[in-house]
Amino acid sequence: MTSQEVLERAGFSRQELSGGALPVRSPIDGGEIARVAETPVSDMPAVIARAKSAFSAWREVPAPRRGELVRLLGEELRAAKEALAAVVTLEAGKIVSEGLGEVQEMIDICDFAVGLSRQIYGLTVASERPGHRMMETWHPLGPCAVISAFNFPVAVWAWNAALALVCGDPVIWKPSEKTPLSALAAMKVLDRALARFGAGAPEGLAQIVAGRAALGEALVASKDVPIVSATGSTRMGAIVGPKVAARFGRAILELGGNNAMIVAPSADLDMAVRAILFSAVGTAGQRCTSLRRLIVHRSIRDALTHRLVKAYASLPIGDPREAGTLVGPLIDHAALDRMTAALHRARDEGGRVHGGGAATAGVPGGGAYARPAIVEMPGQSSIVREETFAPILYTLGYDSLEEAITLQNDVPQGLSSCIFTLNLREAETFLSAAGSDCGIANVNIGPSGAEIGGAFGGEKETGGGRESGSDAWKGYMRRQTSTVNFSAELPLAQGVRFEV
Ligand code: UN1
Repeated sequence: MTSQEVLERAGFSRQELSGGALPVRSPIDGGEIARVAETPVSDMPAVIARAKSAFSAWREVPAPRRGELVRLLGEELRAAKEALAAVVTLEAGKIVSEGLGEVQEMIDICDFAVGLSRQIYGLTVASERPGHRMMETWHPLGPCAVISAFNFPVAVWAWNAALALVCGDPVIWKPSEKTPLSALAAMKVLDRALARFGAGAPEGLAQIVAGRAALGEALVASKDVPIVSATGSTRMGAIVGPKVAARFGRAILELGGNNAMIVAPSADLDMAVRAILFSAVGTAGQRCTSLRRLIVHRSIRDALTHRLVKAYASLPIGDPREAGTLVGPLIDHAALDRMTAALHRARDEGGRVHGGGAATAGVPGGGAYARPAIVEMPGQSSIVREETFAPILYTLGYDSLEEAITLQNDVPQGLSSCIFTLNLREAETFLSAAGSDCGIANVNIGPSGAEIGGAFGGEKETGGGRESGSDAWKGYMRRQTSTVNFSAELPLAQGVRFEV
């Protein structure tokens, strides 16, 4: 199928694909696949005003009815799964199975949010005063901006949008300027759900703005956008976070990761190798959860490294649309340059590099295809402590579990982590308060590929936000505490007396 056919199957007209000023390139061969219309920054006040007025209506729609819209979205996503996944593959360069997985993640969060729409529970609290009752009610908070990255061009919006819509909040989406087509295609799916939902969904409930950083800046600056959920680099989050805080908005930040796996002597090495391959080279190392550091017990370090170097040598790198490919392209040539620069630094810092460099054999011309690299490092030097969004896996040795956990935690980021061990004491120590300091800590599973049911996010420079499952929905609502007096007295709390 040509790229034109992929885009037409996802519902794009020729006019939509050629009328605008924002060029979109496919990382598969670097070719331009569309020019989409850019939202002028001068439109942003009107976009925000529409969301604000949609909020006044949507907050009064009962939550289970709001859930019905998300149920319809889940249905439409099921019907559009292959068509939308093909756009993700074309525009973000994911292999077919991962593109489909990304849309499945959207479907899963819709299912979750539909259930949530009937489970927005608050507590009742025992009052210290006779004839009084205390309770908590969760109310909609207001428009929610979603600023998403190229590497999960549709799923991260869905995590936020499915929850926000059920919670009563309109959504304004600013996707990465590298992947506007996936976002526009996802909005077409939502439009079909909205059409089926009929009256009751106000205009401006879900909007998209396509373009560069200035659009995001308008959302970050506006007091009428109480929630800003931003996914991307720590550099971006360091700008967004303080700006949102300065106007007392709520930022949900999901920033860089530097995810590690500890491999203990008792580990099932066959399983560990499979987990390492998926999490280190899957999505060409461009997940925020990608495995970047392997902390291996010295007794097995050489043997494991040998197995990995061998496995890396035969990785199928190439066109992500072809069956059998496991490693597709990096998003662009600048990403490949950053990978090469990181490997140079790693060498300077004493690393022994296996692999790396541009892959040229059997790959489409024009794309930035990288050979995944393994780098044996003498210690956790400065390059290892940085996130390079590319398939580089640094290996480090350790002798005691304490040393391994110290290494695991001694980076600025705190997203995901894991341990491979069959030793209960080691596993539980890793999960304990003195163990991993990350938002995600797994046992005998790699650090990437989380299910939607858990809260997703991490600490330190990862930004502290939580999205997706568990009680992350509370981030999209305001909590109201109410005390109701049904007695004929007016006792004060804490026994205070104030008689007039
Ligand atoms: C991201 O890379 O921004 O856990 C999100 C995972 C995916 C989500 C990654 N479910 O790898």
